[in-house]
Amino acid sequence: MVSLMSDKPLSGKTAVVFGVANKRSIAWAIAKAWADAGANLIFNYQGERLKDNVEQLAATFGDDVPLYPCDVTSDEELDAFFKKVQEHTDTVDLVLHSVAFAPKEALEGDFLTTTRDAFKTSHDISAYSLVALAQRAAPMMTNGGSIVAMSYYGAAKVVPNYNVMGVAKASLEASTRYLAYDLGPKKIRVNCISAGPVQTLAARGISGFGTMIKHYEEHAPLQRSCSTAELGATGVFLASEGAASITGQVLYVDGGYQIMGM
Ligand code: NAD
Ligand code: IMJ
Repeated sequence: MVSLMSDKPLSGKTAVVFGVANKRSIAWAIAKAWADAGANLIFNYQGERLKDNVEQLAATFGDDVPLYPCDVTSDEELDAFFKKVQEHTDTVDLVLHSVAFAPKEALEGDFLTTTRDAFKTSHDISAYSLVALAQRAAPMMTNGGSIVAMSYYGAAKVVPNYNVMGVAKASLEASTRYLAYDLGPKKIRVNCISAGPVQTLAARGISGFGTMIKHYEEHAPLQRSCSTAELGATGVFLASEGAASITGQVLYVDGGYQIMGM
């Protein structure tokens, strides 16, 4: 019998974590929670600019936590990253996708003015990259496993200024369902966490972020958005046996905001 409750529900598991930029990153919160639950981690970093940050953070788990560069727009870098992963382990159990980007100009003003280029870039980095990761991780997930991606309510409803990112998140959520169907027979589950607004690099500089947090305090059933620690705990749940029959889902971790009609 596999126990559903344990101090270290992820002990012996190997996790690949994409999307740590700094200590505020949602990926860092989920990485910490996975490590606390007993998982061994392997990190990407987007480019030399972020290497030091990720190196320092990863070092909190020990001297030899692997990290390798990978920009998700490059098939060559993705292949090289997973080749490095294979030098550390034969099997991967968990994958975190916590990556998104759209050109700044596309995240203000009218969605109507979205350029072909901004549409392509945002979908490539924020949605296709999940497919690209799954292609390379799945052959190593020989004991089954769990793939978790981060989404936002702007995928389902119009959130002013989220614009093309909302369309890319809709693609990410649909990709999650199709991947869940393809990978189900291999006992690989694929889910999204749809987080309420949290103050990270990707949220900084958005005009009206404070107003948005206040909006959640006024309208969400729990009268707030979510903390990164709570996202970490949900990440552990989705990675664990407790979620063994959950796949293709979008789990809202947003103080209940998403259930409201007014
Ligand atoms: P963050 O800026 O810390 O993380 C975004 C990450 O994307 C960074 O680590 C960055 O390096 C990475 N990235 C961007 N382009 C890349 C590329 N070409 N190749 C590889 N990596 C690339 O911000 P965050 O808020 O932690 O965002 C993480 C995820 O959470 C994103 O998918 C975001 O859409 C989602 N999310 C954020 C919020 C929020 O309010 N902050 C809410 C819901 C969902
Ligand atoms: C981002 C833009 C507009 C509205 C927004 C957000 N709302 C929220 C976010 C309402 C919650 C944060 N979020 C959920 C994201 O997914 C952010 C993605 C993002 C952020 C930036 C900022 C810097 C940049 N490009 C970006 N690309 C994606 O140049």
